[in-house]
Amino acid sequence: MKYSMIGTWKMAFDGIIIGENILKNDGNVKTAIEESISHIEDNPSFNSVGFGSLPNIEGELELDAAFMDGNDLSFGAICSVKNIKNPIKVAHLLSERKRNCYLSSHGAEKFARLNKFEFKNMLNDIAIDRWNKEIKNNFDPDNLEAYDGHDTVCMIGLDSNKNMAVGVSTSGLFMKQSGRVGDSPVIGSGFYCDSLIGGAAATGVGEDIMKGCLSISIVNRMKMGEDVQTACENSIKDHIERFKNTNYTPGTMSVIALDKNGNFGAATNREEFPFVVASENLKTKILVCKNSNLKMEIFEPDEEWLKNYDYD
Ligand code: SD4
Repeated sequence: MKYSMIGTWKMAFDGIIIGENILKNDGNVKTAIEESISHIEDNPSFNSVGFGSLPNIEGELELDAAFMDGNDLSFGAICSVKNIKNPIKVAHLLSERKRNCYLSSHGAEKFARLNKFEFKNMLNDIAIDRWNKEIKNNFDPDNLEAYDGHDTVCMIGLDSNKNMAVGVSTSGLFMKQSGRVGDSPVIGSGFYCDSLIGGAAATGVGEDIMKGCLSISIVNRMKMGEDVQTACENSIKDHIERFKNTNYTPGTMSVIALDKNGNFGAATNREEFPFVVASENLKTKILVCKNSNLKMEIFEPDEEWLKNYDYD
């Protein structure tokens, strides 16, 4: 395939249309990923990414993002940043550095300011209302779950010159503790990409995704010869099964992957996980990964399914 792109959740659709346009015209995958994710970050109707996303327990928005270039394995990441309009752009620029490429909080904000990235108040009324409602509930910080099935945006792409890249952006788990960082900006867990093999990315409960380093696990499986769909399924399955004889029930986790030839895969331990794909042979479309006892079926949702799907 000349080019290919995959993204998590239904919300990836609008972003991937932008990326597909770039890739179709022989554009670079890094531009495609940055533009696609920035578009999602800017859209306040998506609840868990960028502007108007999910506040932490103190009612503040702390965002995480990462970017990886599959050609030389360089990556950039930022975590717990406030009021940076497009965290993905900062992560992309950081990926061009050899050292100091993963920055947190004030250091990341300082870097963004010095490099003239745009700042804005990322909290909007919808996010504040959501927080106000939740703070009245008696919730258990040890049992935080991913937010009603719509979270982190992850995108992986392949361009016509066989370059691959991955990007992720999130506000992390709703009502997380201030300073808490999930898997999304953590290389190997939330994302990984090697243009010689393929890329993978994860969304869901970061603490549990990190325990299995799911993204590198998928890429390694592909390296050992598993096809992309099998690699996704086996990674999730093995990881979930690891908890069988423990007293711990892991939270929800979903993964996407793209191999170096542009074939895609997905897996989840949720009931259903929507994602978006586009390629030379496939116009941008939403697909759903359905899990029955950790066996995955991928189907194209009909109008009825889309009408009933109330989330990002
Ligand atoms: C985190 N993995 O911060 C992110 C949140 C997410 O679906 O993707 N939820 O743990």
